[in-house]
Amino acid sequence: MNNQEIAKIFYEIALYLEMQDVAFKPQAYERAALNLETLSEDIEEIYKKGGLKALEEIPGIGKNMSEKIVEYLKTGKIKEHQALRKKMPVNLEELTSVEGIGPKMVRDLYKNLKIKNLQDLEKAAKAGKIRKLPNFGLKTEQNILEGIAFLKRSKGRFLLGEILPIVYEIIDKLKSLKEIKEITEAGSVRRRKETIGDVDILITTSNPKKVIDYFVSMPGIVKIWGKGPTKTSIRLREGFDVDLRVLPEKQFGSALQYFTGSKEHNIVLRKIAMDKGLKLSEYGLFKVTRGKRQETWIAGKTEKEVYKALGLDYPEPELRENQGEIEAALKNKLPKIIGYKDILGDLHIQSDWNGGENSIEELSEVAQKMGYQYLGISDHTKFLRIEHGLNEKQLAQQRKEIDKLNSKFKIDPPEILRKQNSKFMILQGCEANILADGSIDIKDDSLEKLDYVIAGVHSQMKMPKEKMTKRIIKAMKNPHLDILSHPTGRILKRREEYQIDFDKILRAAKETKTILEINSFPERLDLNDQNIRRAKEAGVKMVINTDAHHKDHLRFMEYGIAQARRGWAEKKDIINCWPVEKMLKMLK
Ligand code: DGT
Ligand code: CA
Ligand code: CA
Repeated sequence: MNNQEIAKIFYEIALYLEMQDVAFKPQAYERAALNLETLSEDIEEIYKKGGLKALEEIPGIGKNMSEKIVEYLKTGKIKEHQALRKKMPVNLEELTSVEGIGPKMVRDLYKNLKIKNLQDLEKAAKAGKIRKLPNFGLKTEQNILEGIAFLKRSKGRFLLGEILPIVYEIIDKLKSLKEIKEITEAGSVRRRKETIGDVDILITTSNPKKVIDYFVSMPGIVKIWGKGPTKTSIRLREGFDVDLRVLPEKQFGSALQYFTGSKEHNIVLRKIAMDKGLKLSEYGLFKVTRGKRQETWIAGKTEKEVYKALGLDYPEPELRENQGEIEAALKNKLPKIIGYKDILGDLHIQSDWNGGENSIEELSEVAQKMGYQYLGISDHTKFLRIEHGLNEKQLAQQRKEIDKLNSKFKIDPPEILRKQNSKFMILQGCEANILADGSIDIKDDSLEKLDYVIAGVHSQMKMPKEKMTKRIIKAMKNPHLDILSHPTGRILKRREEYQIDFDKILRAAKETKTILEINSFPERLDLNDQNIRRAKEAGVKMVINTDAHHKDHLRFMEYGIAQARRGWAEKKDIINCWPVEKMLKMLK
C-alpha cells in the first residue's frame, strides 16, 4: 500500500530534520507517519474520492503534507525528501536500526567518517575509529558492535505483527474466489511465533490454475521464485516470502498438520505413528502391512482425525513446539489455554495526556466497540520527560476527566454492553518509572489514589544482573505497585533482555502479589512464551496489555494472547480474563 511507503518517507524526513536541529517539524512528520501507517484505507483511494480536502482531514496531516502526499501519488517521490537524501546519502533505516544510534549520531558518523551503511559502520567500529570521535568514546563503540551483532542474529526474520495483517489480507483476497474451498495459514504463522521466517498458506481448490494465476498477479509481489501446480513461491515488497500449496482434499488435514510444524513436534509425532505400526507424512496417516510393502490410508482429511487416530487430544497450533504438549495430549492433560475472545479489557494505554495520539474518550469508544468492559489509562509519569510524563498534579486532573467520562458512559451504555447487561468503565492507572535505586518516580499518596499502578524500567537498562534484579524487586515491594510492565525489557531485532535473575523476580512476584505484564506490542512480546510458562508454573498472575499509544494499537492484543497461548496460560493465570470485580480486588 502507498500508505506504508509514504509513512516511511515521512519518518525519514523527520530523522533528517532532527539532524538539523529543526524544532517541532520532526515530531509533526513522525505523527503524520504514524497516522498514515495505521490508516485502513489506501491513501490513493481517499485522494481519488475526496481530493486534497479529504487528505487534510486525516489527523496530523495538514495542507503542506497533503501536497507532499499528492506529489508522491503523481510522481512516486517527494522532492524535499530527495534533496535531504542528496545532502546526506546514507541508509537511514539500516543505521538507526542499531540500538542506541539516533539521527544525530548518523549525521556525525557520516560527516566525520563517511559512514553510509551498516557495513561501513561495522568496519569503522572494528578499526577503533569511532571511539576517537568527539561525543562517542570506547563504550559507544562497543555498544555499536553489540548492536550490530544482535541485528545480524535476527536477520531474515520478521515480526509476527508485521506479517499477520498481510497474511489476513492475502487470505481474504483468495477467499473471494469461488474456486477456493479450504484455505488456511500454516507454519510458524499458524503457531503465532513471535518472529516468522516465511509464510506458508495451504488451499484446496476446484481450479488450481485460476487460483495460482490470481495469486501471482497480486499487487506488491516483487519476485516469483517458482510457479507450479502444487507449490508457488513469491516475495512481497515487504521483503518476506509466501509459499502457496495446493492440496488434494483427502490430504488437507495431514498436510496442514505437517506444514504447521514445528519440525520438532512433527518428528516426535512421526515416531509415535511408527511405534503403532503406522506411517505419518504430509500425504496422510497410513497403516503399514509388514512384509507386503503395502500401505492403507486411514486418516488425513482433517487434522483432528490425524491426532485422534494417533491417540492424542488435539493440541492447538500455538502449543506445537515439542515442549511437553505431546506427552500431555497422550494423557488427556493438555491445558485449557485462553481463547482470543477471553480478554475483557486492556490496562496499559497511553492517552494524549502524555505522548499518545488519541484522547481518553476516543480510546474508550474503540474499546467499547471491541466489546471490552473496561479500559485502563496508564500514561507515563514525570521521569520520562520526552514522553511528556504526568506529575502528581496532572494525575489528579486526569482523574477528574475520567470521572466525568465514566458518569457519561454509565448513563448510556453502548448497544453491545447493553446486550451483555453490563457497563463500561474507564480505570485510571499510570505507568510509573522504576528509578535506578528501585524507587518509584511518583509519591505514594498520589499512587494511592489511582485504581492501579503499573511500573517499569525505562532507564539505565545495562545494569549488572544482581543490581538490576534488586532494583526491580525493591520496586515490587512498594505496596502500591500492582503490575510490572514489559518485565525483561527486550526489543525484538534490537535489544537484548535486561540482565535479571528471572527466578528471583518470580519468587518476589509471588510474595508481593505483583502481576507480570505480557506486553502485546509487536516489538516487545514481553514476557515471551517461555517466561509466561515459567510464571504460570510459579503461580504468578499475569495481565495481557497492548501498551497502545494510538487507538489502532488496541488490536495488538491478539499478539499478546497468542504468546500467552504459546506459554500454556489459562484463564486463571490472566487477570484481565477474570470477572471485573475479582480483578479489581486483585489490584486493590
Ligand atoms: P519459519 O518459516 O522459519 O518461521 O518456521 P516454520 O515452522 O514455518 O518452518 P518452514 O516454513 O521451514 O516449514 C513449515 C513447516 O513444515 C514446519 O513448521 C514443519 C514442516 N517441515 C519443514 N521442514 C521439515 C523437516 O525437515 N522435517 C519435518 N518433520 N517437518 C518439516
Ligand atoms: Ca514458514
Ligand atoms: Ca515455508
